[in-house]
Amino acid sequence: MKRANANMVVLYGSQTGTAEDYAGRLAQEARVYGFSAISLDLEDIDVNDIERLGEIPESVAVFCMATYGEGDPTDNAQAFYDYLKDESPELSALRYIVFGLGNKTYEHYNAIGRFVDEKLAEFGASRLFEHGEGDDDGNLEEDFIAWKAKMWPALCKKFNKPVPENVNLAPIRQYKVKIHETFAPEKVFTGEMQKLKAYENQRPPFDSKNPFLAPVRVHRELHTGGDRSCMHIELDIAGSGIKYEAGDHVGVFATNDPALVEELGKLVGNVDLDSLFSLEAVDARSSKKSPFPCPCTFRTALLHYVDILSQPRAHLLRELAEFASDPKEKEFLEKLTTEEGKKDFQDWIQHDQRTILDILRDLPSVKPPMDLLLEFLPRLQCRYYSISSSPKAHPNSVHITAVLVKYTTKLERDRAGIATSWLKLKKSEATPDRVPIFIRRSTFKLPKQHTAPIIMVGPGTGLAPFRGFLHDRRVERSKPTNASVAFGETVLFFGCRSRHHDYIYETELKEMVADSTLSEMHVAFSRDQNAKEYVTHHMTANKKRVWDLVAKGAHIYVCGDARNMARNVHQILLEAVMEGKSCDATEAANFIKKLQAEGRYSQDVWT
Ligand code: FAD
Ligand code: 2AM
Repeated sequence: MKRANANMVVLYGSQTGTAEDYAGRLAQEARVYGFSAISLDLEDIDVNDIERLGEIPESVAVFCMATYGEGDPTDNAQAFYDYLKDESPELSALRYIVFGLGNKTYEHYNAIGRFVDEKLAEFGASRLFEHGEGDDDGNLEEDFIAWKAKMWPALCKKFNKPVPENVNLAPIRQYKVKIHETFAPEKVFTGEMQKLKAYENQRPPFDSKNPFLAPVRVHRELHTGGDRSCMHIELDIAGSGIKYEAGDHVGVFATNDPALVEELGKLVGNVDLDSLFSLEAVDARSSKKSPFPCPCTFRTALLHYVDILSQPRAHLLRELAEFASDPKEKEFLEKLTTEEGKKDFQDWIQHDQRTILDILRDLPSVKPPMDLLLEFLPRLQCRYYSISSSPKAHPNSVHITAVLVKYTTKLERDRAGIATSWLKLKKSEATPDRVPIFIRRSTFKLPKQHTAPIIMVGPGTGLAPFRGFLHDRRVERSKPTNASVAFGETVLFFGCRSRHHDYIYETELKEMVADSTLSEMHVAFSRDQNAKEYVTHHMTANKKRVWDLVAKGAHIYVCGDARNMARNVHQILLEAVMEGKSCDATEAANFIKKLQAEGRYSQDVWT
């Protein structure tokens, strides 16, 4: 900051690039309000330097913090999170503001923004403006705009600066494009996450920046009927040095559909997808020099680095309007980003699930430069899968159980999930296809004591980690050293639509019951009869049993749909505790909180 002559730093914890984009925008807007700001990736700083921010007169640190998964920090904010969690820094010289990005679908809404805001205050730092929160299940962009519209004037007042009037805060480009006529081929990225040629020269250790290309050894269909598909995929990790435990997640880097990439190139018009280019930060002081590995071709960037099927955010629409040659289309796009166009935005973008492809198809006069799209589209994320194997049974492979995402949008357009449709095409032939993967540790783990009972609730692909748990328990039970151990009851609640179509791993589960690895299995078929039958119904019918096991020290695990199932299961647990303990809802809720804190009630859920 001293070198850059900056008095404001905007630090971001970002996973898909949204918090990063917001941080960049705040840093740019700062100039308008009389501050000199730089934006920095939290991963690129020495967290201890935060204690020294007071050395810069009239300085302020703004934190744009995304919450990821189950109230977790983003990967790039992990060290900062640990610093606040485990250390007790003296931060009385720090002045700060926090904006959190979250999603209300999840229980731990905006947990990280709140955590950072509270911890900084606890360590003596001065909060200059109340922390803001954006909800990605609603309209994140709007929340952000509304918050910063109040934040900037308040901040100016704090520093006795004049508050500028009628400012135009339209986002400004943070990267500029450079087209390369030629470039040494060995210096061109072809889809690597960070290190050039990392896929040609595979070197451990493997992680999210350096994924392992795992050969596909088994690829089979688990559904036995119906029109959906669920894949069982076994990925070979022999010789990679990769270690995992049952309950961990595997991250998969997929590629966008080449036909859609080709179409996007045509829709933009006049672009050679094989041109070589780089996106370079306009502000040379910014820690991020390019949004993704460059130089590469437009095709590589579209295939590997950006999500071309996400719903564009309002600020991209505003940019697109600049490139509409038809005044009506321009006006329409501009309106979508205004207050009075809110309803149109909800209908036309959110309800109709329009992607950038749909927008360019439906507004043919809009011809944005490709580099603009590449800057504004979110970064293509790895997809996580709950590993469905145990290393005790399969030390050399990681198993995935994934349902193919395929649906028709409100516009009657067929759409396929990026990762699952890509995985669907993988082959396990003599020269097998390879999948870039890494392991992410989770806290979803079997109890250390084999004697502890376990209750597993996992409808659909929520069964995945429990297959790993069962394989694990089966191996442990067969060990001579465990011959005298009385293994705790192992109870599974599984649910699917139909006994005949999607009862995945049926044979294996029945074998687990036959050899007593599973002591009880309750299966709910939701669509085999008129009335829906869910795992929750089976749990309700077995409330007393559930309570007895909990009272005996059982660990409860819930995996699968975060939206309804996990919440409904939680409610039934609450009832089971109320009835079992003869207590009121508050006491039962506290009891369940205690179970969570002790690691005896864990969720592995996704939307
Ligand atoms: P995407 O391209 O990401 O598309 C999915 C999006 O499409 C949805 O978010 C939704 O917006 C939209 N969509 C999907 N269906 C419809 C519909 N019917 N109507 C309208 N819109 C729709 N998945 C598994 O199958 N097995 C697992 O074991 C598993 N484990 C997971 C563990 C964790 C920790 C997490 C976070 C997720 C897990 N998932 C699992 C989900 C997985 O990561 C992917 O999200 C999923 O496979 C879809 O990825 P995709 O790229 O194919 O779809
Ligand atoms: P449905 O699709 O017929 O409604 C796996 O997705 C299984 O979970 C399906 O049988 C699905 O039923 C069921 N399911 C849907 N919502 C649920 C909920 N709230 N609780 C438990 N199971 C649910």
